[in-house]
Amino acid sequence: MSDENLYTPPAIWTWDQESGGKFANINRPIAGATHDAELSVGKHPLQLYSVATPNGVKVTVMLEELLALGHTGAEYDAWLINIFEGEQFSSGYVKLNPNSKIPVMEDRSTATPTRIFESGSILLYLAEKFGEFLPKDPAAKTEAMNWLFWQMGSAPFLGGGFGHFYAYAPSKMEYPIDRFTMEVKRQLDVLDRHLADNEYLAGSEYSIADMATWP
Ligand SMILES: N[C@@H](CCC(=O)N[C@@H](CS)C(=O)NCC(=O)O)C(=O)O
Repeated sequence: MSDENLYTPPAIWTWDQESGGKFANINRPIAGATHDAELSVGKHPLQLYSVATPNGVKVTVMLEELLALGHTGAEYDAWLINIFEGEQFSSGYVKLNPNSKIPVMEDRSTATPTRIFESGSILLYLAEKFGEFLPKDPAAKTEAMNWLFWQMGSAPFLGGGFGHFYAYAPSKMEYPIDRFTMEVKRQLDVLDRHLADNEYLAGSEYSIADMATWP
């Protein structure tokens, strides 16, 4: 490991400069809106604000699966959020997702519109609303939840960390690349071993855990 990457962290970190790297223009240490703009609303019961990243794809897979089963209540308007341009920080978007990440969904078929953020929460909301893709058997349902939370808790953060240091950071640093690569590979091995003995993550039934994990 070379010395050029040595950094002595200050006792109290302050935001003095952009961190560098591909997403420096949208990275800030504070939450909230950066500009005023309302979101578009279409005619369907569900409004989805997203983009086709792995986290975004989870929800479109679920909606398309529901539509394929004939659930017309799952008709949705899909609005593209350009996260490279910071559209996730508009006042309208932050009202639906205070965490400013895609995807977010609004269900306008409820008495007052319901906002749903976090891809796992959206999958669970849709599974319960339509009674699909979540096993009815309690043991299998728990297994689906185990894998859904496993995916949510590990993959995006680890995959994101891996991708950041491997591809987007302003310089290539051995330590974080090795650290993230090792853990991403271990997580994939967890998955591989489980799927060696099970057709789907929850056992024999295709569920929202698979939809979360596949992308
Ligand atoms: N835990 C969140 C993660 C969502 C997430 O990380 N979204 C990324 C794209 S995959 C995003 O919106 N990035 C924009 C940003 O960080 O400003 C979820 O599952 O919904």
